[in-house]
Amino acid sequence: MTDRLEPQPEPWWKDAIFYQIYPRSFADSNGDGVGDLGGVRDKLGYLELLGIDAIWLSPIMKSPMADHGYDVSDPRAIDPLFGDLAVMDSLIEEAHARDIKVTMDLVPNHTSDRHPWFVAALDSAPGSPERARYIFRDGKGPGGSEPPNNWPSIFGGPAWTRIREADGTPGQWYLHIFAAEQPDLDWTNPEVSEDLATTLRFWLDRGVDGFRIDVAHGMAKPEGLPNMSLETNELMKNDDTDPRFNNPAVHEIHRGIRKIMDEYPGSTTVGEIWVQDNVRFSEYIRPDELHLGFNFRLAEAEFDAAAIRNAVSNSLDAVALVDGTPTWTLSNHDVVREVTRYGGGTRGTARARAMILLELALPGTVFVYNGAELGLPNVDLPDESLQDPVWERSGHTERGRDGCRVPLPWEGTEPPFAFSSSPATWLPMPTEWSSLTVEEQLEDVDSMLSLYRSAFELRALRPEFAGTGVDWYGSPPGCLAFRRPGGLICALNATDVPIPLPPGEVLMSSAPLVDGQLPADAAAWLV
Ligand code: TEU
Repeated sequence: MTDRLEPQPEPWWKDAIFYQIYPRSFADSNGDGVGDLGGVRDKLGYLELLGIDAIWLSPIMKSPMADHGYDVSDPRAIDPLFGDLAVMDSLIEEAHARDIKVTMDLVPNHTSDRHPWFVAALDSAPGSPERARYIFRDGKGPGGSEPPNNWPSIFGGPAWTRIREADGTPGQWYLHIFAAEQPDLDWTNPEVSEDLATTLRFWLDRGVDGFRIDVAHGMAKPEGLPNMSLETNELMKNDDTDPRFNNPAVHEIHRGIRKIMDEYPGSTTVGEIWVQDNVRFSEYIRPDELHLGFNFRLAEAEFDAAAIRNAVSNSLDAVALVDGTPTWTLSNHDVVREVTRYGGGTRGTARARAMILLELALPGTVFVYNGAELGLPNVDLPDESLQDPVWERSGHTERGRDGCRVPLPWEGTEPPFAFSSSPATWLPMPTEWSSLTVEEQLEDVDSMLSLYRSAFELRALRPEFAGTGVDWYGSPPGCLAFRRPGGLICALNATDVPIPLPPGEVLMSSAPLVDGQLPADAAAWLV
């Protein structure tokens, strides 16, 4: 026996690489043209080869799919489109056998309008306990014909829908910050948090390692539901004065979630938090709240040295306020893919290669969206293929997010590239993707996939990646360079001409050096 305090190992998630799987688009095992959990299980070998630490599954619970799973009608069941509990259990077991953690999306802000609770609320009277799980209000104006306040839905149109009462007369209104099929829950009602606790335990007991929490800055609504300023209401944009989000009572909700997570050592949560102010952001990852919070500044930054440096410094500063872990992400299922954002074509690809090296050089947790490792661009889909509710709700003025959700090309020369045995994939796949398949890229040492694999491996193995924080180096205008405490140096060239590298041995670079110099739109690691 010794009473010496042994140093505790750091939790796994503090420097993990999470791989986000959009299940509809990853791999289809039953030939219906939509990806599923069987497909994910079949591809675990690929994920092991890629070298990721954890997967995050976008929602797989029972859903009428008005927002592709972000409208949940039973949070403790798998949607038949994706499989069943048996396949989920085997996926968890097989992933764990390969040392891959499994995390899943959780949608606590709202349910589907087909959730039994909402169906019961419609069948019950105003003021009933059934209605009290959601945010029903009487309308304003003559006969209650106007919505209770002026809030718009994030997806376009009003955030309120009027229902018909059981006797057929026009009745109360309910709040939905997103689509009308996604009614917001009333988080002041204890039944709501009790039900979430049951859901958390349900999945944690099955071996799930954690959750990505959807709209983690939502949930709590301000007293009296005051009107808002209507200047900013854009998907993926946020304004800290928006009363629909980031209300102080949300923190008590996160504390409740954390208490349950703490019953399951090693489990983790990452919240989707669109909050600009660093102090307000950091509040979400205090020691008794979320383990991690998404910081989207890097995904929002242009390919510009000053903008990138700003995004990095800002994200580090935000978490430093509470001694938290930084997180980095270049894309997800809601944003335009990075190759396209950085200009498309060879240039967009070169810049995306540079940015993944920059991201992986930073201390903290990294989130990679499926297909980024193949360098997939956004796809310009024809109108008739569009499925995102944003397209309809915006009156066909916003095309929505389908362009970044096109299924992954695995092998072969023609769509569906072995994603599915059916050519009728849920979104059409471009013929040009024949050069971007996993099969093609595995063979090619210069491919995006090979770059990702080598970079993941070096990040996991080399001691130079140790330590938190970064020291910025002086660098030519349009460039940036920083050093990790362990000794890794990362340099990025966002100018149009080659630049000299800082002294050191080049560990890897996103493009071949030109006469010993770092070319335009490239990054390098040195030790
Ligand atoms: O996204 C939330 C969302 O749309 C935010 O970008 C929103 O603009 C922000 O909260 C404003 O501050 C999540 C999912 O990622 C998305 O796919 C879903 O459609 C949405 O929730 C609804 O569940």
